Amino acid sequence: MTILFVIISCISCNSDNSDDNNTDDEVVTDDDGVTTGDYSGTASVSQGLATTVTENLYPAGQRVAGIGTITATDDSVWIVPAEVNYTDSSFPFAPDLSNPDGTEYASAAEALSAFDDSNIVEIDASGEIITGYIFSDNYFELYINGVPVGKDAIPFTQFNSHIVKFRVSRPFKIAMKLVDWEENLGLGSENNQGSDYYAGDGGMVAVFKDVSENSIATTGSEWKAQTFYTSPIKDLSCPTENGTTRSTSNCNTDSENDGTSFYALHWELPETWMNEDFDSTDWPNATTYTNETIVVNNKPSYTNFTDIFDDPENDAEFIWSTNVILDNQVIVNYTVQ
Ligand SMILES: [Ca+2]
Ligand SMILES: [Ca+2]
Ligand SMILES: [Ca+2]
Ligand SMILES: [Ca+2]
Repeated sequence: MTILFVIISCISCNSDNSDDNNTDDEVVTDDDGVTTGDYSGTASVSQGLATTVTENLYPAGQRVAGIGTITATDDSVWIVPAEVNYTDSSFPFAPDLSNPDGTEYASAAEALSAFDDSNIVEIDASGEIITGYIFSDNYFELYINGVPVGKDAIPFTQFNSHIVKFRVSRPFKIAMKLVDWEENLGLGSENNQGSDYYAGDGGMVAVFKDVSENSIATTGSEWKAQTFYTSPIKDLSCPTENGTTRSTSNCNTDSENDGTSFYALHWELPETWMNEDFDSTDWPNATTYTNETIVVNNKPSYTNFTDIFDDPENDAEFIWSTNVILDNQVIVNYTVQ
């Protein structure tokens, strides 16, 4: 693997007739033969396919939603695409807004009037009831003040959306784990657009309303967002970090015929990321994406609810970290005053 990598590197060097007369960084090779010398960031780096530990969390799904583990060059072990509570029965499933395998409401109003109040999650007994509407590509887990409020019914595809209700006192913190799922575990890719190693994208939009149906929070750049798993990385010299911003804007996202040797970057989640008192003030603000970028116009679980998600008075924007293609596990949060 290492020899092959060096040969490929040299071929590209020789074919480059520029005046790039560099003396090349020292090549650092660890015990697994992964070359990490070009990488200067804070992540743990893995290379190649993860070991599948769960074949498929959701066999009824269109795509296989597996879970894997992979060992990084520093010997740390990571769960990909993310450690989730999908099989934990103490973490409630969010009720359906539109689920092709469950209930598909024709409108938000219909879903709201059909809502079973036994599904209201109580955070504060004396609080007010808040309703949330969520569409996520592909998977979310929602906490309010550290209390699990709802997880996504379909980890990968088809696309679906949810409605949640909870009782809470203001101020309160919305915190979500978001996962852009992958078929090639550890490689951040799926079979799509004619490629076996297509890097799919993420994106999440949410609206929270009070009992009078006034919006009290919509996703936007005032939210915080941080990535914890980024893949595929083809060239370890492309990621950059500036403070807490983990950027891969210099990295190539094109599909390849063979993505098996690509890298992934892993960062440890703070243990208390979901809690009300978790301090994310130094995190980057969320990056917003248009409906066109996320491509939702062909997804009824979104388009049937544009009165909620695209309310001209209070438009909710898709959010993610800085790279909606390469960042695959993202934590977002927002405090409602
Ligand atoms: Ca989903
Ligand atoms: Ca996706
Ligand atoms: Ca919108
Ligand atoms: Ca992705």
